[in-house]
Amino acid sequence: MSQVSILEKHRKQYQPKVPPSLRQGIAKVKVLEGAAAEPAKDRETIRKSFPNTYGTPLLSFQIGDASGEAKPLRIGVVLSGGQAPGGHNVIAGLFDSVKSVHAQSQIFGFLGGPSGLEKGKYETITQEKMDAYRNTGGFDIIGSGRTKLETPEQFDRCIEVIKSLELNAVVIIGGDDSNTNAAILAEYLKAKGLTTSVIGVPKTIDGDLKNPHIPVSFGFDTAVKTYSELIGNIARDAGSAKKYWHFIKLMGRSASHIALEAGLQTHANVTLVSEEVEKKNLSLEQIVDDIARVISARADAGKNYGVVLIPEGLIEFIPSFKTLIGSLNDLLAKNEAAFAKLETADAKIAAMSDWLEGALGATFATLPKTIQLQLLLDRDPHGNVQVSLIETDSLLAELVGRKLKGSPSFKGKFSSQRHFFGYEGRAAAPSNFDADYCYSLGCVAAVLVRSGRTGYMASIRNVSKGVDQWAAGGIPISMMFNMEQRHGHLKPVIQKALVELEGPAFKALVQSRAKWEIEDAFIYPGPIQYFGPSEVCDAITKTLELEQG
Ligand code: FBP
Repeated sequence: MSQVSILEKHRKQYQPKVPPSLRQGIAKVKVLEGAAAEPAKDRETIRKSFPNTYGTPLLSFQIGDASGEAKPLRIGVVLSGGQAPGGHNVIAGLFDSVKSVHAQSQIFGFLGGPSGLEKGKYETITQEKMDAYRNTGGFDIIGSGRTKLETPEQFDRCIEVIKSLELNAVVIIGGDDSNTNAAILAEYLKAKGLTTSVIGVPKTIDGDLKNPHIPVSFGFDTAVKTYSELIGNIARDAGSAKKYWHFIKLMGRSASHIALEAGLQTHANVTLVSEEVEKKNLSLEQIVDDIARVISARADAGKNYGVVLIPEGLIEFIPSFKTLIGSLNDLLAKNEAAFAKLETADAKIAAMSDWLEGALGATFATLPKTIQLQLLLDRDPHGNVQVSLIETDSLLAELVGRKLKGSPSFKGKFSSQRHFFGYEGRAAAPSNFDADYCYSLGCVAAVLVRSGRTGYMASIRNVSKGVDQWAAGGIPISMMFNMEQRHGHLKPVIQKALVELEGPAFKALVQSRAKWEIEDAFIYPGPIQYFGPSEVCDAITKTLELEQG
């Protein structure tokens, strides 16, 4: 990395803030054991699946003497899944902590995600390399990937690598699925008599890995602030030119936390929330009608412009589409060979239209051809539709346009622009919040490794308050499990945290949305600030403020 921007040069000097218990280095962290932690439900089934790692205690930290000798630690680290701002700082926190315990400690970065661990592809993180990536966005220090580590054969290959590198621990930085698999790997290693720890770190811009012990996953803060800046800019543009409706799709595979937060930050005219759509059993037509209603009302007030926010996962939450997508998944799996032989788009659509039965075929037929094709694209490694590839923004803009055209009462003008914000925010330079939170999570992971824990997730609570009140500790991953159907089997998994319709963040939207629909009440958040007053630089998200404040 020879050249860096001026901002990056200055940003590298930023020293992340850490909670009080970590301020004297990890050799001065005393680990306190709390009550044995168990999941909220399905306890017996989960206990049986995790006989060696079930029921371990909740851990909290305080300043004191760490037990154990100061020997070198050898830790492998994996960045798993989609990028999230701050991943480099997790590695930096881990790196600095283990080096402070013993200069001979080493961090091995597995390349390209979990497959690097399985195939033994790694790079030793040197001081020079680490320094080049401090407080930067992206996962490019070692790369990321979406390989799922879940079968005994894969775990056995990991064991070979773990043994050859004599690892004390593997730290897996990932979302709900990656952390689920981290816990399974921890159990597997223990069952095989290995003392190697497996520690998870909560990552995902989607914000859906959260619970009472994990207030937020890292990356959400920076990503959503980046999108909110862009949405604010678009709202200003819309209000200046007064001629476009902007349909903006926002990342978040399932949960609508990003769209909701961006709506709260910018006061967009319409913010769709997938969880509400599902709860109210809304059809695509009803969603279109509702957007058209807002556009008409604004047109009556002389405003032929506005902003609509659409969560990326919306389509899977519309009940009729959920069923359609489920059938498409089954049919694509069942007819894999036949489907692969079809060469043209028309042939693929025709074949699927034949295979789909009754009402499902009719729903499929109502969709524009581009969307039909997007629904037939390859699934991700978890068997999910890649919602980032489905242009819901275009779908809604087109259907709303058709609706308004056919409406005699609509007297305004409708012209739309479509956007998708996702990749723009996933590798952004971490905000102060994410820089501090991630570095601290890396230190927490180091403490958990040093104290010989396995199957734990690094946790920091009280993050809606100043860093002086942050509380660090470790949470047994198995306590976050519940049993879910996955690919026809009941499996223990970490439950995704969807937007709670009774929660304060959604209620705040409901309370104001009628006003934001009609009035120009836009807020323009502007870019993330890294230097300046703490009120600006250390601001937290509305969601965190409302949920935890
Ligand atoms: P993670 O859950 O792995 O953090 O990734 C989330 C995400 O950014 C989603 O918001 C999005 O749907 C998906 O990744 C896109 O995946 P890809 O990086 O494979 O295009």
